[in-house]
Amino acid sequence: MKESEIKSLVPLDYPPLTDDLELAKQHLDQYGIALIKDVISQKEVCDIKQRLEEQFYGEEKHKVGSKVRGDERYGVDIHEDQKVSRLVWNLINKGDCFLQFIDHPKIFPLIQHIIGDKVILCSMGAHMNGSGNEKMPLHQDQWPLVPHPMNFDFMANSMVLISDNSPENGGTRLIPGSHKWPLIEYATANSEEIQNMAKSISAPSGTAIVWSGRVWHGNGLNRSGHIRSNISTAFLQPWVRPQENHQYSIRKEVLKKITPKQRSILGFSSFGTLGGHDGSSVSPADFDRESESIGMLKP
Ligand SMILES: O=C(O)CCC(=O)C(=O)O
Repeated sequence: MKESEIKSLVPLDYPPLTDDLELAKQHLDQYGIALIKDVISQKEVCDIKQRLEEQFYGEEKHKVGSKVRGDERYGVDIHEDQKVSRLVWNLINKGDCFLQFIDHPKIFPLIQHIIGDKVILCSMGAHMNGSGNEKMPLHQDQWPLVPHPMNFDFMANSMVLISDNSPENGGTRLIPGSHKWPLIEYATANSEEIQNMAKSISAPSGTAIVWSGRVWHGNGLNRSGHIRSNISTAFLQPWVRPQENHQYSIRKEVLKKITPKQRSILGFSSFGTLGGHDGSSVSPADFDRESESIGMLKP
């Protein structure tokens, strides 16, 4: 991309916080981003923060899960001691407090506004960025999921802020308006000019950031001395393969707790002729492979 073309890519400011669903939909159209006020109460923020911290140190103790510094995708060598952040994956299995985010009434209609009514969950995880982290490359969430770029939204993401986010603690950096940019290369998006357009958000805990899968964004630098935690719940149009294979990763005791609607969003559902069984597009939420899958038969 020529320098003059990069100059034509102008970022917008962040939209204001709102709790008005219709206004939030307008923000999504205009900015590719909406900031929703108080999607959870401060009591819920406190309880979730405690659960996440236990999980962070539990995964640390048991040497499981994913530890990062942030800049792994640049291919740099990183010593274990420098991996100050954790991605706590698949929160569905890690506490009842997270199940609400599968179909949260203040978030889910906005996801449907971006990608359509029929939606499946891509993954749910906590981005717990430690102080001393580094920047990841700017990216579009839907960019690497298909063999070639597509200029329509088939993915939408939400982040519920469990910490107040600010430039000091590495608030998520997004480029409002970038969902309408022409397709650009990864290297171009990570040029200095475009990196400078991605500013850390300032917003209080309890806020949800909802964004189109085409918005360029990344993490911010946390130098606050404390962990910054945001819960990302990402969704897809149902023809795309999700990041987490919920059909085999969800624990049995958790499956018993979720509603039929949530099961369907987790991928226990069919879409047209896709995702059924035995050639049938009907995939009951309670499908039992032992009794319903047709095996070898004889007359
Ligand atoms: O942690 C953040 O603020 C952003 C994380 C992110 O964009 C990602 O992991 O894809």
